[in-house]
Amino acid sequence: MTRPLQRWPDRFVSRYSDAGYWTDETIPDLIGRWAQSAPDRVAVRDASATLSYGQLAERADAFAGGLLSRGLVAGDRVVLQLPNIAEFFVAMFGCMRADVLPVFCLPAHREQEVLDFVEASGARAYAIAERHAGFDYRTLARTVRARYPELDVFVAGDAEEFTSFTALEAADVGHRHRANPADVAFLQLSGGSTGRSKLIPRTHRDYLYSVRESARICRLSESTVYLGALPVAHNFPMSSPGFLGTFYAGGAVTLASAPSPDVAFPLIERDRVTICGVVPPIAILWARTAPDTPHDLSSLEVLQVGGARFAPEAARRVEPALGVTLQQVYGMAEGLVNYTRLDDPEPVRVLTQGRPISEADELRIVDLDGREVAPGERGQLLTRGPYTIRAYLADEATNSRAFTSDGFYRTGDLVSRTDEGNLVVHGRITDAINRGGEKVPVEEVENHLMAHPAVHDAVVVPVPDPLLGEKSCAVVIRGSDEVTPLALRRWVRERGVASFKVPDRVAFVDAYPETGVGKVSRSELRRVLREQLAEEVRP
Ligand code: J2J
Repeated sequence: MTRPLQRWPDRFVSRYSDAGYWTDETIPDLIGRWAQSAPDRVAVRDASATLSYGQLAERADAFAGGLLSRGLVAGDRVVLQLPNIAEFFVAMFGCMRADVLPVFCLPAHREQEVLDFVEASGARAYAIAERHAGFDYRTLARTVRARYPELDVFVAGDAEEFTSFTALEAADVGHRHRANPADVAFLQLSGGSTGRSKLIPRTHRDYLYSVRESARICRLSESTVYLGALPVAHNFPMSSPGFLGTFYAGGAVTLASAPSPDVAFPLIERDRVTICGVVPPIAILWARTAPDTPHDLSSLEVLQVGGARFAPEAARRVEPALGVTLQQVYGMAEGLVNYTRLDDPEPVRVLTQGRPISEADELRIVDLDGREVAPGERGQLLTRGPYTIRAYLADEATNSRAFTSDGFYRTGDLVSRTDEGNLVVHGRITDAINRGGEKVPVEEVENHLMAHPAVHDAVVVPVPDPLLGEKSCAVVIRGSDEVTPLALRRWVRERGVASFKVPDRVAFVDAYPETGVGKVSRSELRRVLREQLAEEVRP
């Protein structure tokens, strides 16, 4: 498989380059620059280690040289599945210093997803931590390697039969490859699909534009201390402005192994954290816990909340409870990111999801026929711009569904725009469930359920939840055999998928309601069941 591509039509390439949006920088230059000018400045702290910019760049270079010593070449892919530890950055920048493309996988993913990413990306290697949150990733690596015996496995920590990061870095061949800023730098995971995750090829220059502008909008500086509380492989803590924005500004990143107050609050106090990005359920938990915490949170200036709809009632509580400025962030790994600005009036910060990063972001809000709706009305958001992809790493049929013929990405989100130009997200037009920021691809879960011998049919729909916004419910028609909800949930888990995909509830029915359009449209069926369940379980 050749190197994944991402292409904008020529006239857009000139437009974005001439406007100065796209530069000649590559992503690892972010740390390279500070490693030159301020090598001793702290770049990252995790539970056990602190790395300066100089140390991080040095280890990344050694990692790059180690990859080359294993026969990897520029353009190869490596699936990275690392939790929030300093080695995440060593591996990520290390890959990029060898012009090898990381494929970002979440720590929650299991063999189904990892096998899928290895297959779809044509990866040559897989990098993991020995364990995290009670799970041994070497066991997972054995399963993956049973299918792909040629796959090289690198382990941060005790490698057992695999290659440790230490050994890899020691095998440094002493040279690297500088990437072309126009080339794809990595593959990010899509949160927006109903089926299996699609891979998103992002280039150095398009991604860096969004990172630089995000850092400016969020007023990052050398005194920024960013807390990586969500898994940093996710696009939000990576780039909005996330750890990359912090490295761009020359600040420091503190990594938390979990976003819960008991882990995050002591770190905020220890490192005098100034900014952090979380999903709505975590923001709610923080706001509830902060008034009674013994920890000093006074350094925290900005709490960013994004990834899922943040109810205004909850949003209103954040600033008084935490003594911060709330910033709402509505973004997507495909590109477009919207922020409320730090100096927006309170109603904008509480009631809206902000406006785009760039004057070159083109937004259209359209009805079902693709026509623009009247100002203030709801419709699907389509977007095109200097950091929004034009294609997935996918077949043409998938891409022609996801993009219009003139290159707009169909977000699947139902939004409206206020008079001042801020977006409000109302929901989705697709069936994917947003479980507090974790996106559940319903089709994939339905397929796992239907693989059970006692299941005749299964439809997975969201049910309202006061904390997560939405949870998942599987509405199942049994065949002739008996099966319990617990057994079905266990079945899905044992198929080897991320635990956030396991249905929160299972309900048995004898038949599905008539949808009026016959049995053909599963999407219509999901809509009817969703409405029925929402009636039953009002939060
Ligand atoms: C409602 N829905 C939202 C919000 C994302 C920054 C922030 C988030 C993501 C992200 C990201 C929402 N209110 N504030 O990549 O850089 C839903 C939408 C969107 C989908 C994208 C970033 N913020 N969403 O969440 O690729 O449905 O990116 O299309 O994981 O999350 O999911 P994902």
